[in-house]
Amino acid sequence: MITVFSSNHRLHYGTELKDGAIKPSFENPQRADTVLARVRSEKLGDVISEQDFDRSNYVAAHSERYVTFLENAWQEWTATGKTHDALPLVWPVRDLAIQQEPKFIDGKLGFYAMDAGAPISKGTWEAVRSSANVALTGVERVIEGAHGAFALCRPPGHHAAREYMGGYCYLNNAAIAAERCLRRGAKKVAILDVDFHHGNGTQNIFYDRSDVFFASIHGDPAISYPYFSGFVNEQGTGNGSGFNANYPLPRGTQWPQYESALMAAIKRIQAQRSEFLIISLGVDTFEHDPISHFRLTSNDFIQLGEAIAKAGIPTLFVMEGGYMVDEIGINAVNTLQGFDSLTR
Ligand code: 6XA
Ligand code: ZN
Repeated sequence: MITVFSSNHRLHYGTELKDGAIKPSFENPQRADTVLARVRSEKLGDVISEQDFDRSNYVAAHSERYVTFLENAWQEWTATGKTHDALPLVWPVRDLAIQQEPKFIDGKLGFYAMDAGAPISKGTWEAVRSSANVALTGVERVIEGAHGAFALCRPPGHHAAREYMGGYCYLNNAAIAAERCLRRGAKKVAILDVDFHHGNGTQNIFYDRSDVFFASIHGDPAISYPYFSGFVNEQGTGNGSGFNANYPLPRGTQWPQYESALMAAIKRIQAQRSEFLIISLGVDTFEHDPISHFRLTSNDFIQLGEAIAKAGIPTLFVMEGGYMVDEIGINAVNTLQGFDSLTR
C-alpha cells in the first residue's frame, strides 16, 4: 500500500491545557516520524509526498470564515505582542452562544475552538494545510483505482468540525477526503472512525446529510473526551437521519467486545453501498496508550485491518490519534498489513 507523507508536519508542535496546567502536547512530531519509520522498515510500500490542492477543497468541509481564521490566526495573535502559542480562554457556551464572529483574536480563538487542546503557533497553518493535502493526495489514488492508500496525516482531524478546532485537530482531513470523492463523482461515501475518541467533528460536518455515512467506535463519552457527543441516540438529523451511528464502549474494552461493535458498524456501511470507505485510523485504543483506556493489543490491530478489508470497499486510511510513541508505528502498520494481506 502506498503511504502519503509530508515533512511539513514538523512545523507544528505546541502546548495544551491538561490537568489544569499548560504542558507540551501529547500530539508531537515524533508520532508521525515513528509511523513513517515503521512503514519503511516493514516495506509497506512506496512513500510519496503530498501534492498541492486548491483551498476550495478545505472549504468543502468547513466554513469560509473558519478557514480564513486558521490562515490568519498566528499573524493576528502576534500582532498583539504575544510570542507563545495561541490558545483560547473564553467559549460561547449555551446562553453565551452567538453566531457573530468577534473582531479581536482572543474572541475569535474561543469562537472557533471547542477546547484548549489545539494550539496555534507559527508553523501551524502550513502543517495543517499539508496534512489535508496528504489526505487529498491519498484519496486521489483511491479514486483512480488503488484498493487502499495510507494518508499519514499530522496534525489529525476528526475533532475539527465545520467551524471549530479542538483535540489537536484543525482541518478535518477525513471529511475533506470524503468531500473530494463526492466532487469527483461519487454518490455515496462512508467514514468509519476507529480512534479511541468520538469523531465529533466528522459527525458535525455530515450530520444532516445522507451522502456521507458516519460510524464511530469509541470510549463512552460519559467518561471520555469529548464528553459532549458520541452517544447512541445521535443518529443524524433531517436528510441525514439514520446516517450517523455511534458505538460507545466501556472502560477496559478488549478485542472481542470491540470486534462486535466493529462488525455491526461494517454491516451498516455495507448496507449503504458506499463507493469509498475512509477510515479515521487512531491507534489510541492500544492497551498502553497514555491518554485512553481500551485494551487492544498490537496483534488485534492486524485483525482490525483484516475486518476492514473484508468490507470489500476501496479504502483510504487517514491517521488520527495514538500516543504511545514506541508502539504507534507498530499498531498503525499492523492495521495496514492486515488490510493488505486480504486485498493483494
Ligand atoms: C484532550 C484529549 C484530546 C484527545 C485527542 C485525541 N486534550 N483524539 O486523541 O482522537
Ligand atoms: Zn483519539
